[in-house]
Amino acid sequence: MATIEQEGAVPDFLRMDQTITSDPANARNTGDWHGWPTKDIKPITLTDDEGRTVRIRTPVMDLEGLMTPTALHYTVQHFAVPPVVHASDWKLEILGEVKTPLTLNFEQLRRLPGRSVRTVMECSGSDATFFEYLRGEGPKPSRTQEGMILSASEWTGVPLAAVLYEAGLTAKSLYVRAQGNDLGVPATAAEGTEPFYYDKGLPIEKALHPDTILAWAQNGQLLEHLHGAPVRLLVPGWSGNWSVKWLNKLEVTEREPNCWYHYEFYYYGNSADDPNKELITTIGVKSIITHPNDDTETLSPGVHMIRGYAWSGAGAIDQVDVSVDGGETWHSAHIEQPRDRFMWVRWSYCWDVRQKGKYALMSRATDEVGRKQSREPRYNNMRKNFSAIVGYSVTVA
Ligand SMILES: Nc1nc2c(c(=O)[nH]1)N[C@H]1C(S)=C(S)[C@@H](COP(=O)(O)O)O[C@H]1N2
Ligand SMILES: [Mo]
Repeated sequence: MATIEQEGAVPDFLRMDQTITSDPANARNTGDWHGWPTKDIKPITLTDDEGRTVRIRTPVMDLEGLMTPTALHYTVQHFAVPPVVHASDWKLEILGEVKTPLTLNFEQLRRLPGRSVRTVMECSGSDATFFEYLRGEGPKPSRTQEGMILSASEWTGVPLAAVLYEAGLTAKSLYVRAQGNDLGVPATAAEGTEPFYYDKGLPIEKALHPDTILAWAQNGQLLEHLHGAPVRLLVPGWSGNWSVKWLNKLEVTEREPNCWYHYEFYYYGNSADDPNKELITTIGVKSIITHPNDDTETLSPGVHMIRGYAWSGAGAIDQVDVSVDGGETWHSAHIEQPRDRFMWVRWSYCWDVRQKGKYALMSRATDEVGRKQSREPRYNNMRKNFSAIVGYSVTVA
């Protein structure tokens, strides 16, 4: 039987992680949106010669909530978009270091126990131009104008583990090479490189993680072609490039497969021939401010909400701090529910500002494994996985 909260007690779910000073008269109007479809949010797109959309950048700064509508979810592929394969013609080969090599069709795959995962997906190239900006070598990038290679969806499929157990693992099953149906030669590959299918070799621990799935649906609908239909791999917590689209083959190997995109593209290192190259896997701990969202805002003295998203590939977000003085002092922001393991969280900070002047706003995320977003990016030759703090300056006048 439901019980009524003790009189006067505020239930936990209504509690803010911060004190709200009330001055609603000064609260900033959130725009001229009144529910009538006048504010049509469009993705930033690029089309091919035949007018088909081949590239989407997400207008993260204009969105609300946790799910990116599928039509606004970013897309990245290195080679030309492969021809459409219908679900009824699709086959997945599972071979290599397994007890019984298998071929599954779409219907057979869907007989395995299903699973849905809500996760943020971030491309390793996201925010890359901030590396130059923070070194004073380039202009400040605009996440508002350029959109972002960052989105979040609910994906539905079956755990990769279910398919691997079906084929049977052995002591030599240490990597799973996932191959897509898109064939090409990378623009930066050595002269004479033969065309190959996009592939990535996932270590067995990550392959067997229950949330690593073979997905055929996104946000409640069958996958769209640009997102890897009929079936893609989805590797939550790891950089987007692991989530191989247009999946057609799983090859189980004992040694780490020699995939071109491992040590020629998605790696940490100081140069192309750095002997200590490191594969990029887990995404950083990161927060962004979505409101205000550029350096040109002028606010009146009073109460303003600073808002944004925070996420980490290594664990749930535990803490978000906000600074209004360029990182000198930090204040705890309110983290909104839910806080799913692989999802981003929304956060907000109620800023009561009376003094006119210029303010440098920043946000800083901390995850449950203790990683803290840093001011200094991890510079690397390929400019991958930017996750450092970037803020906005606003004028109060
Ligand atoms: N087959 C294939 N899968 C791929 C890629 C690709 O080029 N080919 N690009 C990867 C990269 S770099 C990213 S960031 C994600 C993007 O997935 P999305 O287009 O559904 O957002 O797909 C990954 N999977
Ligand atoms: Mo990517």
